[in-house]
Amino acid sequence: MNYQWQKEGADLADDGRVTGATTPTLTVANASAADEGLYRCAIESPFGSAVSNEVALKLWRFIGDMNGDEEVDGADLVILKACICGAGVPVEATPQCLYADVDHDGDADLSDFGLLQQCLTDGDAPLVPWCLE
Ligand SMILES: [Ca+2]
Ligand SMILES: [Ca+2]
Repeated sequence: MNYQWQKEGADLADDGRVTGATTPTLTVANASAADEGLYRCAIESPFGSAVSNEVALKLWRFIGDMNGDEEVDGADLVILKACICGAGVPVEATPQCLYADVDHDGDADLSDFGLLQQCLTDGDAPLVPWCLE
């Protein structure tokens, strides 16, 4: 069988940090925000081919930290605003909006916006404990 891991639909190749791109197990060492996205595995055999479900790679970060700079501020609000599609619209449809679903109910809407506002890290203000994912 042939395996080919893909990120956002594009084939991955081993590059020292990414290993196992053509094996059943993909490893991403020292993952950074650039590695975030949707991954899947395409499998070919003499009997046919199949593609796995996509799985989202998300790194730990503050709730609402859309751009991964370890602060929750106006720049994150701008990104969230662009990602709000409304109730019932899955955020997986827009990979760069994976962090827009602050309340983890599957979509990005006004309730997420309200939660993000509570998690704003304004200067030296202490972070609300539940804002750590
Ligand atoms: Ca941020
Ligand atoms: Ca949500």
